[in-house]
Amino acid sequence: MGAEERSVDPAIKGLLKVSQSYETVWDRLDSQTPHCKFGLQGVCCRNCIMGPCRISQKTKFGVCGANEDTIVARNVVRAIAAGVAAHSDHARAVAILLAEIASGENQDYRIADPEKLKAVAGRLGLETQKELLVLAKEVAGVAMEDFGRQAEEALKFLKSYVPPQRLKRWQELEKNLYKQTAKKMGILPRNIDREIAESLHRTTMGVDHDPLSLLLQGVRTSLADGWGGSLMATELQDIIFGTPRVRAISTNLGVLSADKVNIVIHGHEPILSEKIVEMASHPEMERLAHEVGAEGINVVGICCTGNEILMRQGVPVAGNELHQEMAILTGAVEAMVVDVQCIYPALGKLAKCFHTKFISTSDRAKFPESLHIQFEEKNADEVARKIIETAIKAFPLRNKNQVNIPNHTSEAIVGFSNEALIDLLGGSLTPLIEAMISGDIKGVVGIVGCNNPKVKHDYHHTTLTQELIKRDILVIGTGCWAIAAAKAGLMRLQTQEISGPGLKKVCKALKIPPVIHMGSCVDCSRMLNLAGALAGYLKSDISDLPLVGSAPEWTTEKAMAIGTYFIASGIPVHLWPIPPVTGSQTVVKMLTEDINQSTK
Ligand code: SF4
Ligand code: MSK
Repeated sequence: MGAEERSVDPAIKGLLKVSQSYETVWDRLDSQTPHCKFGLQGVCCRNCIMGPCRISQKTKFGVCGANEDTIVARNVVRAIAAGVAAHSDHARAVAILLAEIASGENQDYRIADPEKLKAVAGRLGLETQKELLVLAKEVAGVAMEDFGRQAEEALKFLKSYVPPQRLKRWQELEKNLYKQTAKKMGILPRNIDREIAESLHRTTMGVDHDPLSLLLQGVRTSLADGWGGSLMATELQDIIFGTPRVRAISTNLGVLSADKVNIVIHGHEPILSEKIVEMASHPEMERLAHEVGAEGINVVGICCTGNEILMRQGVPVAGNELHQEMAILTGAVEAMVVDVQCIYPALGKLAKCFHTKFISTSDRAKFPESLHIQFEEKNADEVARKIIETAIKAFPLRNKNQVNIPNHTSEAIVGFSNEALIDLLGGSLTPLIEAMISGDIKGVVGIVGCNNPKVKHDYHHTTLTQELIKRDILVIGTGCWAIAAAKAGLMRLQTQEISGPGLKKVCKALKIPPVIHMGSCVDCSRMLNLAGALAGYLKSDISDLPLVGSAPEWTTEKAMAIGTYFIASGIPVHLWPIPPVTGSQTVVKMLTEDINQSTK
């Protein structure tokens, strides 16, 4: 596969052409192709040591007797549970940090948005006329209880945020399923950790073998993410780091500097990236950078931690998932600093070909050939300083002959939290609803998810987006899609000109692009919340609204969880590549018809 077939991004195509001697994700994909068809269809099982087993025309049952329906459904549930675990562990870290701030145990962070704290507390039904730190402690307490409560009741966050019609729909569904099947099958998540644990329990050898029962547990677990962990992460991060406001940023590899110390932050949790951004602007750090001959320090992001600091601090973003190796290939990165999720282990080996320090920081994520600098929230300032000093020391080792920064950047308008959006709309959702009722906006599509080298990089993200806005469909989204759209220039006001006439009229009046950046992967909860607010305004259910979700280049198990909670919340979802479910027609039907139908 040549550079032209690998990506639509001119920065990537150019770099790949001159960096052919370095192995990248596309080369490794080539060497893995063709992929195992049992894996692609989801019909392999290695959940016990009598196996691994795989189902084919010849062998219709695993050693234990499990058929393709059980095996495919189990694999789906395990993937969802893993995705939910990632988002929710992220949320847990933020909840713990909020509790530490509230108790005074952590002095390195503070509450940046007291208004958001009061709004979240009010939503959770707490009395808000209290001293801020007392309120913060109570909010953190509610969040932590949602990880540990043993009662059968649904998550407090879910009950406080989901529109009443949707909650009722799920409660009725639970009752009807019990009536119809005489089997107890729950949908409402009770405790985030419990749903993940129960999913793993049910999918071990010899437990749950009924594909419907399994998939409903997958739905329940995904809801513990969408209306639980992810939502909690977004809300609590807004409290600690500030609710995003609309701003302009630069994107793509051209944001790297030829003259400054380049620090690329990659991963997901703003707890680390916010601190690096803050510390990098400290005069002492600037002074040290000048001492080694640099003109300063340039912090940029990649993937979702990039989205977090872009939304709140206006930090430029160097790219999405498939840019992580490309950034190192520019030869201009002093440090690639990572925390958790979506970080290729290949980075360690690649960084060794350059002067780049590949710095891992999380106790949950260690890498071959990385330099590990342990991040401690309670000592965040000091650790951030150490990381930046390490990057500064690498600057004199930069080999100017190896430097090749693509001359490509794009501007984008970002920072659309729901609060910012409602402000732009003049304080209420009325103008958006009126535009939808009049037909100026025919619907809203939320696009999310990753890059996948099996798909031409950013091609589906950008093509789908353009085709939708041409048809008067407002596009909102998060994650690596949002970075793709920003790089392609689709988040500029000029994009109004390629929109359909109705959408163009609305966006011109509001002075917004027709393609809206709502944040990182956990911020898919902002879209759910927006859908909930629209439904609440109209006193209807989310499923009554013209909303669709898509993850057209998805990679991670997290995207599987997101897709499932969108469907369960009443929003139809498109996924590409096809998930590994085609080995069971029963599971395909349940996912594409039955669950869709019953959650409508
Ligand atoms: Fe094979 Fe059953 Fe064991 Fe899976 S659980 S590996 S199908 S014997
Ligand atoms: S970073 S989960 S590759 S969107 Fe959230 Fe991108 Fe997907 Fe990671």
